[in-house]
Amino acid sequence: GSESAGTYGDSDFVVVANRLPVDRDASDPDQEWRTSPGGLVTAVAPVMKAQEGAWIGWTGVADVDFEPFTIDGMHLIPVTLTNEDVLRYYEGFSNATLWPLYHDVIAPPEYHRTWWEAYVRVNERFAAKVAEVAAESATVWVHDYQLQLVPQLLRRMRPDLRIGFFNHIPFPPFELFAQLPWRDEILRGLLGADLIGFQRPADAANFRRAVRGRLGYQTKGSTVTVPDSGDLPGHSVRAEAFPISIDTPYLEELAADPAIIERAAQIREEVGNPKVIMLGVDRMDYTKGIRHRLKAFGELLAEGRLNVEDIVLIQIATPSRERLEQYKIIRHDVELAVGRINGEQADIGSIAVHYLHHSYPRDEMTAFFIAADVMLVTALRDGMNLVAKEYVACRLHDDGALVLSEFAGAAEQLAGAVLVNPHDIGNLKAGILEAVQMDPKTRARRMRQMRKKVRTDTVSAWSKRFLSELDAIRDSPEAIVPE
Ligand code: GDG
Repeated sequence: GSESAGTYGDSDFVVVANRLPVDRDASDPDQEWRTSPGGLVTAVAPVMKAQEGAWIGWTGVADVDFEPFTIDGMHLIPVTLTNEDVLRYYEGFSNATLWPLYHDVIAPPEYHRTWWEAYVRVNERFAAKVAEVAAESATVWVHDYQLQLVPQLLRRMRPDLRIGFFNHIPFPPFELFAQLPWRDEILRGLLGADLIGFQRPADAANFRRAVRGRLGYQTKGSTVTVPDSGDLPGHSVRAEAFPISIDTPYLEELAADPAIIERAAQIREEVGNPKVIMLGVDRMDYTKGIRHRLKAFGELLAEGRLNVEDIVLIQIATPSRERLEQYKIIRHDVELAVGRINGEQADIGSIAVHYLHHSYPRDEMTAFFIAADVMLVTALRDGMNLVAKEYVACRLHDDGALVLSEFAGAAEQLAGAVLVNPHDIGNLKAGILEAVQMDPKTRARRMRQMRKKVRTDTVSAWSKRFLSELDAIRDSPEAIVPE
């Protein structure tokens, strides 16, 4: 629409995500913003910096309006959430409805109409902000399950835009997705995009099956044909897998830093210089299988198959979504299990589980990865799991072993891992023992293979592939929307 061109914004590339890639220390009187951790940020920040685009998202502070600002070369545009939005849209619909539903109902999802209304309202607010800042024919990349209505809302307001959507978490099997009272609205919301990316081919297939089953649209290969509707012309949408990865060159650089290597040696000393250090790094979330991991480790110690003098488990569990009931429960269960294992198996001077419920700077995290002989990633369901890839990237000497859940997207990518079913405690114990006892030659062969994978498939390769496919779709003649 050239008549409204005067009101278009300046940004040719816009990333939209629930959160801006910054955080603020509540206890810091200067209230300085700093770059925040998390899967999405780790993945997209390098891309944003290279593109000089705008990032639209929430600051994490409720009920306060912030002006746009620039940090680390990223132009950030805050969207305001009220306290009620945080309770209903974010903690409610996003994290107590969609998150458990999309992760195989490991915890029971809750369906509340007031939460849905807030989800719609906040998605509209995000879409309106994008429509305001995006230049004519700009590329917009919408991220994750909190914003599934944005593509369609945006297409309606700004048909000139090229819209991509990436889902960071799994897309559930149709029989589970079908529980959602607003399943059709969610599908239509996503189908406003030109390209929808998922972590695994199975997630994309689940989505296309839901589209066929609920909306009756035709799909051919990865392409969905969306017919004309009252107010929108028909178009085609591609739904396919784009497995996310990590900033491998950056992690390799950290892993080669003498100060960080020295810190890794210091950590080993501080935990009593055991023969084997095992490590877990997760957000404190019921999807990550932390309880199952502890159960397996505790039984191996109790049965004398592992000896507390030879081995320690360092479990870093970063605080997450702490006001939600299911997250209070998982924290309680994990802390009970850690206390029980240490109470029964540890001794003065030889702790079995070092449990750390804080977040750490990236340098310190890297030192933990270097110190760990065995990495435990035992998620019950995980879109990808970047931690598994980060551990591999840090093993510059091709040593160390990775125990990896077959229910993490990363399992399809890291063929050298010891794959386990974390629901099967016997299998999990066998996997842990296999990793602990694996001979150095086998470790080296398997790690070399995995390192090759994360060196080729980096996060920048991932975003380049997504964005170039998005470009190609809108440029192909059959995708041009008739006037
Ligand atoms: C979602 C999906 C998907 C964690 N604690 C600290 C810290 N981290 C970093 C890790 C890693 C990231 O946060 C976590 O990413 P994951 O992939 O492991 O898991 P989710 O947070 O659940 O991420 C997931 C991801 O999105 C990307 O698409 O892979 O499946 O669930 O980078 O290292 N970083 C620092 N301190 C910490 O204490 N610095």
